[in-house]
Amino acid sequence: MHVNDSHQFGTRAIHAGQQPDPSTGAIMTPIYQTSTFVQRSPGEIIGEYDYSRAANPTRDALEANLANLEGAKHGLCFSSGVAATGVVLHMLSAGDKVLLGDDVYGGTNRLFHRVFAQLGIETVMVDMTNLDEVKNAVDDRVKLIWLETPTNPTLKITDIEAVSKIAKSNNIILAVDNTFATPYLQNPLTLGADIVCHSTTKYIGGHSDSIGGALLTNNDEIHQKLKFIQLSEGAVPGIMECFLLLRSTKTLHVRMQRHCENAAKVAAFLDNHDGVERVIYPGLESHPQHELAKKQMPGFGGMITMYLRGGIEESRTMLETTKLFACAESLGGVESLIEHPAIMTHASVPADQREKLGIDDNLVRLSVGIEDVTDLIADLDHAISTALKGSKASAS
Ligand code: P1T
Repeated sequence: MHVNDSHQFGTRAIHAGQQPDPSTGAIMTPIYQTSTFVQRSPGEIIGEYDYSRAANPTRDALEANLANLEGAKHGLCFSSGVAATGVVLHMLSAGDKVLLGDDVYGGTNRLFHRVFAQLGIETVMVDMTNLDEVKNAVDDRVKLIWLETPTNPTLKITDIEAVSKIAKSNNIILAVDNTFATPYLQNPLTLGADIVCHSTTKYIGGHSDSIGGALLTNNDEIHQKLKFIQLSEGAVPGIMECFLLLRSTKTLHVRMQRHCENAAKVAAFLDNHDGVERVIYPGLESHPQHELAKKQMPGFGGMITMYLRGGIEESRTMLETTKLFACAESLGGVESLIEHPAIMTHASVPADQREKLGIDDNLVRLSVGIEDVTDLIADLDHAISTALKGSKASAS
């Protein structure tokens, strides 16, 4: 199956990187569940492969598929999203500085501040929606800018093109964690980023059955460095995981369309709900960067963040009451999830940082799945009224 750049996303999602198996004609890429490859004579390999940490045909197909979807020349896959993030950080040296978006996944925050800080890499947190703040934070030691857009969990939107100009003019690598948007809604490389990172655990996998990460780039030199670190550190995905992800990307466009449709309806419902103080969704006109979101993304994704009219107890009851929204960390699966960032995904972020970002006790994050949206809305409605029944918040 030959795909080229003129093919649309859905066609590339299904075919890119994958050919019928030359030996059998199998249309699906085989699971080459092998650690090693026999050599004809020492050093004389039979095909392209010698050892699966270095490369494996199933992983190659996935890396090519994801690279194609992000409009990248090169793709590399890893055992998790944080493993992929760590590989980018390992390109730096002691004494280097990183500008990190102030609102990022808690595990990303922890990796920068508690692991790489010990290796002498300094992290400065910056509100990436404020371009003056970004410019003012740049100095000679800054070698990397790392941002998420939309951010986790407050869904702030950053102008990737504007930040990429600042990065380029200062010779700084710009890496964008595109996990929330997915390549279907945003291609940071075309907006000037140097590296795109994904937790493939989320929308790319889409079925909550694998942990993985990916890095995509158009820059040959960066790719060579990342590939060398991938080989040397070995945080590569299992072969079965690669197969599962190849299967998942075939439906990424269809799933994302439904995630976006459902989330827009759920956000509108919550926005009109008396029990909800505030809804953050990039598709709502009330979102502070709604215009930028419209310009940068053709759809607004499946994540919603809301402030319940109440406190920790009401939030806890809401999370205990939903039946379809499962109370769990993670996001991006076909099934809906609900979580409490302050207690769960962002518990490792220091309390003062959480407070500054508004990651409060009444902040609840929803990953809107692709179930029937009427059922999802009924589930939330029931949980919110149960949570607020008899609470001080509803009495006032
Ligand atoms: O879990 P892992 O595959 O290692 O991915 C880490 C990661 C990276 N980037 C973003 C934007 C993420 O949201 C995550 C993981 N996030 C969750 C588990 C969560 O519930 O937010």
